[in-house]
Amino acid sequence: MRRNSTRLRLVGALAGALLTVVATGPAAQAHPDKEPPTLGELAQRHGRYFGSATDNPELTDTAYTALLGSEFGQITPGNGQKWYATEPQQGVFDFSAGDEIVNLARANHQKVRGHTLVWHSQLPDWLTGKEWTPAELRSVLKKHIQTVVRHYRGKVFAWDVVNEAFNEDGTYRETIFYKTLGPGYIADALRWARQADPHVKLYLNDYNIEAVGPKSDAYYTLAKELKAKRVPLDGIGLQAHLALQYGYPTTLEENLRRFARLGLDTALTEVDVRMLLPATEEKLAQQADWYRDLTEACLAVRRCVGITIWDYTDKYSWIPAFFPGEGAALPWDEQLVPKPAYHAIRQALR
Ligand code: 9MR
Repeated sequence: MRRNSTRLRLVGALAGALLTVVATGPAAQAHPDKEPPTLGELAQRHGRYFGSATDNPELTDTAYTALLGSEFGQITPGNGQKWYATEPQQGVFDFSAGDEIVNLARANHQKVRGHTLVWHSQLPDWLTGKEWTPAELRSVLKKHIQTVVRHYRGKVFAWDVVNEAFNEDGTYRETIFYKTLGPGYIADALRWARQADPHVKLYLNDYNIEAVGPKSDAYYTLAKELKAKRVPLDGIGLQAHLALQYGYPTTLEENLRRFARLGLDTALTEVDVRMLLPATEEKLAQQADWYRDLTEACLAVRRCVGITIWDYTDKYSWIPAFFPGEGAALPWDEQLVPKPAYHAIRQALR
């Protein structure tokens, strides 16, 4: 992580400096440039990462990128590696959006999670606008996966190979891939990704699988089957798009543990905690508790390897556009000022 004097961790830093001066007197000023550790550094002390998603249009905002580059140990491209972006025409690959983010992260010594290879959403029109035979679609899918994985070999440490494969009740989502190829497309996708990069961690990723329940059970059962068949699967990504009005997933830690017992890593991959607006002090305090609790749950389970928030500031959150009347979901507000949630995460990581 780049040490950047322009970064905006003002509230925490100022409070910390003030406390130090009050507690120890002027002698503490002997090291005026000693900054408090970042979330990324705190997580690293536990052998975990703490990261943020980001998206290409935001990278012109220099106050934003200063914090993005300094506070976090890991980055996920929010859109830049999706199929519509990477293969806009059949067989024509474009890595410019993904590369921009991966290169920035590498310059800042940040790890990158690849997101995502196989998903029913944000597909290019050439793919969705046609009836494919199973043989055709298999070859299209294999080529897509292997070309993208090869391009990022050695540059991303993990891939969300298949994203959001199940419905809420644990049945398979009827995607173009499922309907044309059957459930075996998941094992195939994992095997093709492994051929293209023998070292990258291969994940299945989904939302609403934080608690034990029908949807996370479906992943548990599938993961067990895949493991038994020696299909390469390294981890399960729990997106953790939480909402105050739906309650905290109290079985999160138990859920992380059962995947660990299968020999799998887990990660909280897209965390945000939205609320019905307006945000009140009370709601922000509850949100902070949730961020603290989910951070502690990950730290409690050795195989939970890290946490990624789905961007870090409310300025660039996806929530208001998708859930009108909801928002304030991230640990920094729209002015890039840390919220109670930020301090709660620090506490959990200390
Ligand atoms: O953050 C992404 C947003 O910019 C896109 O408009 C949206 C389109 O569906 O996808 C968002 O990211 C999604 C992620 O790729 C998969 N899990 C759900 C995320 C929020 O929709």
